[in-house]
Amino acid sequence: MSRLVVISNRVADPGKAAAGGLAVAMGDALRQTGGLWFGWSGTVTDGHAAAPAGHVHRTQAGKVTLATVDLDRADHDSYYAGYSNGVLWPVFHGRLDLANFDTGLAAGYRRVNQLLARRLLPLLAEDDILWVHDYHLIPLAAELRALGCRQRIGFFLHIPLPPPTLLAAIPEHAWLMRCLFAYDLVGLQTRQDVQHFERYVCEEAGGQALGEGAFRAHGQRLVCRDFPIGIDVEGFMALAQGGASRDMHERMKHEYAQRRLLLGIDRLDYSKGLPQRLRAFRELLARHPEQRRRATLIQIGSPTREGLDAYADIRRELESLCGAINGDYGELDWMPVRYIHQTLPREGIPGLCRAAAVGLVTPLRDGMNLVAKEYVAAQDPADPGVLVLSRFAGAAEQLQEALLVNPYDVHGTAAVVQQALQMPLQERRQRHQRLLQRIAEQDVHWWRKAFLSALKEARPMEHREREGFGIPVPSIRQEQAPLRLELAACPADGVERGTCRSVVSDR
Ligand code: GDG
Repeated sequence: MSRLVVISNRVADPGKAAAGGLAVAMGDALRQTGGLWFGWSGTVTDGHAAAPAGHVHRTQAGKVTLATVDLDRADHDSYYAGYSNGVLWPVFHGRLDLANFDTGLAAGYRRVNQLLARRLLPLLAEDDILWVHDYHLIPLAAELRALGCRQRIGFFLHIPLPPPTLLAAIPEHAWLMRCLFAYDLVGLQTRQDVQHFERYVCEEAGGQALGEGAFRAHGQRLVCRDFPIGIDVEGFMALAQGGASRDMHERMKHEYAQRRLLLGIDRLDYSKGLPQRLRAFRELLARHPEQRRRATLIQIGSPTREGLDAYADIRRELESLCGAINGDYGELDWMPVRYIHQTLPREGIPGLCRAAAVGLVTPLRDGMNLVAKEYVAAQDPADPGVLVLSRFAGAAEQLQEALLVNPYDVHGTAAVVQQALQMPLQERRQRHQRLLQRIAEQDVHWWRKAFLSALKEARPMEHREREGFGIPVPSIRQEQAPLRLELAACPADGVERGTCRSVVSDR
């Protein structure tokens, strides 16, 4: 049986709890099959480190080998904070206003993808199957093909793929999208994302949709389909039965015996719609005085990407909103909002979800949103809470029995939260039953199997076509100043590929 090789920006020990959708889902997937998990170590070297940047660290975690690479400061800053989270993340979430299109970042992004490709290649066996994850690594397959890698490679994008008009705002969009054609299979979260891909290929890349998920462009063919990511429903339910979760549930029920709990659990990211959610909650209290002293919002905002300005801004905005609501509506024995800027231990999360009458999952844009599914899985089927879900979360395509809201519409969201708080038991049960059925049918194991079997079935690039990647690194238009300098630089490996030279930093 072919070995599974997972490549993602961050690598997590599948045996340990971690926040973040990718870590949670891949931990579940790799524990099943074993294999190799490769990515950045999380360490940024400053020139005095024991191992030079680019050194591969290997550790064994059960059936999974973890292989990680350190990055130096300049590479890390342009690849991770700069391009991945300063350009791709905001644009893919529709926030052009937050994108930093500074020159030079794309070159660093590409340089790190080249470095990772060079470090990964010697670890690969001929019949490995490679599964690359997320926006940090879009060019990885093209870099691997450049080095002669012929294994099947699939790519899964965890965040939304925006429509062509938004994508086209990225100066390097043509290069990025062309890089996708070095993969055999591209997986997206939703049908809407696949429609955006199709429109891009046909309208911007001069390619064609061949039917049944196949596309041709740039002389290459690939399959692109939606694979909505799920959660480990059974595992999460088992966690809900564990001592820590039950304790949490008991504590919450006792502490808030006189109240109705509303719960939000999110990384503190501007895509999650937290200020809008807080405003909707304030609106609820303003319009429905009977909810005062009753409705209490617990908002977990786990720390994330704290070095970026946009994240410092969202934190300040949220703190100020929580303070204002508590100041305006709070009483000596009731605080409307409990905001916690910490990462909670995972074991307590199901119990917290189960204690909440309403789960608020209202991102402005989200690839999927696993919290929505976890909230459903944690509920007591006999007396379930109600999921209020943004129509702009990928999960909304599947979870139609949630109460769907437009998170930008603060009044509308407040009205729906009121509806959730008043929903009769029978309706809650019916909605929950259908939601649970859907998340159980397409859980994380279904997702992994569906993706990997599609990857095995995807017609591999023909020999001639792979040779066509004789310059497998798609050349970047010469007029793009930020990249021209890098492309002209002398590559460390001395390999010249077609019209463009490879720049690999071994620092
Ligand atoms: C990306 C995409 C897509 C959250 N706070 C804590 C904590 N979490 C856990 C949740 C959940 C996970 O982190 C968050 O997953 P999401 O899917 O909600 O969001 P992203 O991190 O943005 O994930 C997203 C996902 O990838 C998978 O493809 O769904 O759209 O943006 O599991 O429970 N866990 C712990 N403490 C916390 O405070 N332990």
